[in-house]
Amino acid sequence: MNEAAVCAGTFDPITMGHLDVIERAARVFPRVVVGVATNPGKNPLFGLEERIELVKQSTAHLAGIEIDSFSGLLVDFAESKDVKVIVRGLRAFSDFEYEFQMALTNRKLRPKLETVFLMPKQDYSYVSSSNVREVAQLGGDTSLFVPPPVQAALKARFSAG
Ligand code: COD
Repeated sequence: MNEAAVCAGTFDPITMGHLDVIERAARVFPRVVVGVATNPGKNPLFGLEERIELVKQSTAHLAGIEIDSFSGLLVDFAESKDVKVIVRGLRAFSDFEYEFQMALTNRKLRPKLETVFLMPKQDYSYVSSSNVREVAQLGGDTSLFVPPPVQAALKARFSAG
């Protein structure tokens, strides 16, 4: 088993589902690099620095975690971090096609880079950043879906304006 893995995402914002996958990865790999994609095309609710800070605060209890941003190809980011495994979370069958295409594309680009899929705890398998943003925007309670620092950030964001 390689000693390091990358967990990449937009993390807009990080949810309990993301965190569950990062925690599982940290149990398998002594070094886990969390790559926060700049993804300007997705027009994120939280800016890059805020998303990084929320990932940092939400993973503070874990050992072996590094957090960095990236804007190019994931395979280049993995290579720059000397990582040979990409960890992805699989929520449901609906994730499969997108993940399958991404894993095979990445394999074509870098044949030695493996993608490993981890399934989250069932309680979090339906959670998505977009649902969380909508619940928060409409004044709902997000405490079941996101770590406490994210809950506070969402509250501040939607009560401010
Ligand atoms: N339970 C389990 N896993 C979850 C959950 C949940 N509730 N929610 C999300 N996840 C997983 C996702 O399946 C994914 O593995 C990860 O967490 C991140 O999710 P998101 O939604 O924050 O981020 P994505 O999937 O939009 O991020 C996509 C990337 C930024 C990684 C991707 O677009 C990318 O690699 N971009 C770089 C450009 C590139 O290399 N393109 C070529 C590849 S095709």
